[in-house]
Amino acid sequence: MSAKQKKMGEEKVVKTACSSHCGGRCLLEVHVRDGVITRIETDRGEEPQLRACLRCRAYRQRVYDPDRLQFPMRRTGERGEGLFERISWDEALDTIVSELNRVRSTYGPSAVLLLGGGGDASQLHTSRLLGGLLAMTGGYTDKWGIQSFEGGLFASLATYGTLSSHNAFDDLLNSRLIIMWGWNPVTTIHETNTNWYLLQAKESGTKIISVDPRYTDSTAVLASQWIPIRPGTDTAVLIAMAYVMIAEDLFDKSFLDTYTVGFERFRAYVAGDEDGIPKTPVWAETISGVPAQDIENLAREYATTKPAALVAGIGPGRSAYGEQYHRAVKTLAAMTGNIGIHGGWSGRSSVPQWQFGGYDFKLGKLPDGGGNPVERGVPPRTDALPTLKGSDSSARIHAAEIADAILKGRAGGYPADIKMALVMHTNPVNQYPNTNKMVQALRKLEFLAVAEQVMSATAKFADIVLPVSTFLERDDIIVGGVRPFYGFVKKVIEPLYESRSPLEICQGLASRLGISLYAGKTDDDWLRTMVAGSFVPDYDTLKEKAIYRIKSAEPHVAFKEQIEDPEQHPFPTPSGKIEIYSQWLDAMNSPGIPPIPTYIEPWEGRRDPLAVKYPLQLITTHFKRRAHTQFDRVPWLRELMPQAISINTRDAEARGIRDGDKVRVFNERGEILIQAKVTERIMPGVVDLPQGAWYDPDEQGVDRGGCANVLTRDKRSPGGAACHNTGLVEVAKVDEGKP
Ligand SMILES: Nc1nc2c(c(=O)[nH]1)N[C@H]1C(S)=C(S)[C@@H](COP(=O)(O)OP(=O)(O)OC[C@H]3O[C@@H](n4cnc5c(=O)[nH]c(N)nc54)[C@H](O)[C@@H]3O)O[C@H]1N2
Ligand SMILES: Nc1nc2c(c(=O)[nH]1)N[C@H]1C(S)=C(S)[C@@H](COP(=O)(O)OP(=O)(O)OC[C@H]3O[C@@H](n4cnc5c(=O)[nH]c(N)nc54)[C@H](O)[C@@H]3O)O[C@H]1N2
Ligand SMILES: [Mo]
Repeated sequence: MSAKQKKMGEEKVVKTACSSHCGGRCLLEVHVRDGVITRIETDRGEEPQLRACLRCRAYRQRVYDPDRLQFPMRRTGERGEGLFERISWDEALDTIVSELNRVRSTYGPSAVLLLGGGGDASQLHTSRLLGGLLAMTGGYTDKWGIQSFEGGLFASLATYGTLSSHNAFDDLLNSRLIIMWGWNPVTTIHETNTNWYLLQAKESGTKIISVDPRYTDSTAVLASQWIPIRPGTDTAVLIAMAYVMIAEDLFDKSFLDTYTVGFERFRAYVAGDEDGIPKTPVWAETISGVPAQDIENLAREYATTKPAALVAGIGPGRSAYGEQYHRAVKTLAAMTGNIGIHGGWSGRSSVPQWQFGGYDFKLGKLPDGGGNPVERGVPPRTDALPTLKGSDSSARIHAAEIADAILKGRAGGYPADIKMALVMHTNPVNQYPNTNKMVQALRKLEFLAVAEQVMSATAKFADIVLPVSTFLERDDIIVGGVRPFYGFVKKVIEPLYESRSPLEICQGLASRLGISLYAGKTDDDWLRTMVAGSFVPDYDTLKEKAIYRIKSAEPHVAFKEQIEDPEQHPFPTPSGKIEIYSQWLDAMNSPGIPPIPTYIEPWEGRRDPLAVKYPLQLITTHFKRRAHTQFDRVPWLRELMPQAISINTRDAEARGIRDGDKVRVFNERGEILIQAKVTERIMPGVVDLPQGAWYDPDEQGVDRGGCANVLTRDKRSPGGAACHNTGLVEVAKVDEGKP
């Protein structure tokens, strides 16, 4: 043994849960020597193991990223230029509090905007802490509209009256047919082990079909059939499937009679009784590009194979009228009697990593300030469902409209004139639609503070930047989504440099704002309170083992009770039944949110007149080697694949583009320069630019990073869905002769 090795401390292996902003909830085994992480492995314990994917196994390079923010900083250059100087924590926090006080006393509390997000999807160290603190000290303007799945959430609340509409993924082992509709779990994970269950299902002979504009990795690995579909046209195909089931008498009448309301109205719409347009497979073919014969076959297969799971991805619903897609999926699930049974699927509301949407977790509550004074006494939005508790206030601004709201304020019809913003756990310049507009908006603010781990596109615009720890440097807990478990996120190493946790940052602000609630309390104190209100019997055992599994005899099935015993278990809707025709939506009287699932022609679809100028539909999918903008800089992961725009061979040839060529992608909102990936794995007329690449504008304002939101439109769907997958662009080969 060499002298050097002798001096080294012993290697410890720490079990912890991860809280990444990705599709999974996994367990990690982190090797630490002398306070330094040397290696990250994953679960080797009890089955089913919760094994991590490539991203968390590479997390070490995020912790020790040479570009991590080390100290609080103050901006010295122009907003966006990225020039900063080091300051102390005291100075940084003092500045934030004095700006907060100044803005509140000059303009009122609604001038303060909080942009929080899912930087790490855990339970303690979240931007909710800062929300609570701002509520306790006068109030702030909040946002609504979850970028991921507001469309699914809306449809679930309207149809079932609840968000808990999600079966556990191991229940797919009970399905005889699985339709992956805009669902690519091989890449997006959508719960740890989902792929493992899908592979087992495939091996046991379950047929798997994929409906997606792209031939995804999931399609390649799992499916026996790929049905390409034009983006934003799913509702038309689903409704035409209903047409086939009705015409061929292949639907479950007794299920509809017992558990649903409004089928007759839907049937009348499908038949074209009012608009004179029968929603036939030929009608849907013209819209979607899916051959009528394929629509007929798919409808017959889904209606006659039982149980069957039509698993709706949330990507197709991140679009104009995305709520209608989710409503149509649920209607077909009801027509085929696949709700509340093993092997069926009732349509989802959310990404499962969150507390809602799947298993009904309990947790002790953190102080939230008893509500936000800015929202007190303010009426709910007229287009909010009564069950959308919390985010229904008309004092809130939709996430997609934040930039516009900052620029136009009350004069533009928004509820507030925003003067300052606090940003935590999110990267809005990169991830909210219409990056160039967001850039303008942030330039207009009087003050912007951003808490970050890295110099993100948004942090570059901040007046004050605060360095934040990673989840390996603090204690926290997670819940398992549809998997019934709680996980403990353990502090594995001391926070690097001067970074602090979100709780510590809130404590620092709280003491300056005269709030003693947070004083002297540790992560442990808060986590104990949360765990005391949960199903976990013992905090210390959870902390030691990193996991507590709630034992269940069988996989969780949403609405099992409602289906088995409808008398005793009504759905929490006005009728007590599954609402194919929704009373709530009828009462809203909004043409963009009709009471029955309806195909509405989207803006910037293939048939929009704008398509003459910008003929390609852009989708912006979730990328294997990133979780949004996170992990993008990890060298091990960068080797995997470059950021590129996927374009079909035919579209590429028509533009003289060859694989690997540099191309311009542009529309009225912006322009990017990026490499082309010419492939048959995307259908003609559609291009895919994976979301989350870092915005990197050159002097002309052309983005060389490949940030998808430079091209997306900042318009929300009527029911609140974000529309990152609705938009038209043109792609052109870059003339190498020109700069
Ligand atoms: N075009 C397009 N845009 C999209 C999407 C799309 O499909 N297409 N998807 C949308 C979806 S589904 C989502 S969920 C959003 C995600 O949007 P964001 O949540 O804004 O994306 P992230 O990259 O996860 O940003 C989180 C930021 O928080 C930082 N961070 C990590 N941990 C912490 C912490 O503990 N504290 C603080 N203060 N910061 C932390 C990370 O460094 C990162 O910069 O993007 C949306 N945007
Ligand atoms: N690796 C990785 N995993 C992730 C994330 C990540 O950033 N990276 N993010 C996590 C988060 S926060 C979320 S919200 C989820 C997102 O999960 P999803 O929203 O399900 O993921 P996407 O890749 O946006 O879309 C899924 C599929 O829908 C297809 N699609 C797009 N538009 C349409 C359409 O109009 N119709 C049809 N039929 N298909 C369409 C895409 O080609 C894609 O294959 O993923 C989670 N998992
Ligand atoms: Mo998301």
